[in-house]
Amino acid sequence: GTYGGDANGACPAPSTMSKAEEAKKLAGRAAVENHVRNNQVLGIGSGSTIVHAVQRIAERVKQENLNLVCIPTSFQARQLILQYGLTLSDLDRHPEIDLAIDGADEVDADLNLIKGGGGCLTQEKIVAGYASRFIVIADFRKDSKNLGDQWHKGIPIEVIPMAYVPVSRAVTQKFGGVIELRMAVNKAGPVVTDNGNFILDWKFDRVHKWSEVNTAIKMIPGERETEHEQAENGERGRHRIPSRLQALS
Ligand code: ABF
Repeated sequence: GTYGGDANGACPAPSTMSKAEEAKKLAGRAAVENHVRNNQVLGIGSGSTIVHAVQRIAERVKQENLNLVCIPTSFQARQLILQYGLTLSDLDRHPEIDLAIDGADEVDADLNLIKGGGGCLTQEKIVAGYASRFIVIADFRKDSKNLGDQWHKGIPIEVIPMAYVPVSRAVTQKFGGVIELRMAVNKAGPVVTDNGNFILDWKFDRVHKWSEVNTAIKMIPGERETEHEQAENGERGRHRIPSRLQALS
């Protein structure tokens, strides 16, 4: 996704906001409204939807004098936390997170997620993994029956650079489909993640048992992380929002 938002101008006025942006805003704010409480350690996800959640967190911190600590999942999230004057911390000081909030690229009927379209997958998965609760904010555009219906760019897999060719081969030999090394916009070279790794986008050509795929991919030497995950004990569409917009959180 495209990452945006700024601390000063906030987001565009509702009248000029696109439907997508409006949906992200409603979903992001609803997640914060319903799940953030005083004295929590929060994991802050990446992407453009999380910007709206962070804005709402910052408002609530001021209005309600909340005492919150924020652990970023990317350089972008770190910058957001700083821009909005929130308390920045890390897993060294706060290895236990109460609530991680993050976006997603797609959510299927079983709450399997494609994440990492924006390239921040490994830290997102680590932070979510050490959180007692994980809230995914996804607007109606991300809602699908089968993974791949909405997000057509494949499942992102972060790899150690020296291993990108054998990892690509291992994934396609086992599960089919096509893999592309994600390139920088100017095509001058590969996208390099916050962790100095590359990203493979795996375009799969059939429906899989995603938990099996996830486990198998994680066993491939050189693979760092893939952001297919399954939200556990998730409830979808809990917060019904007017004007046909729905937050899955
Ligand atoms: C992240 O946010 C990623 O894992 C996912 O790729 C992205 C969604 O971005 P957006 O909110 O811009 O759609 O957490």
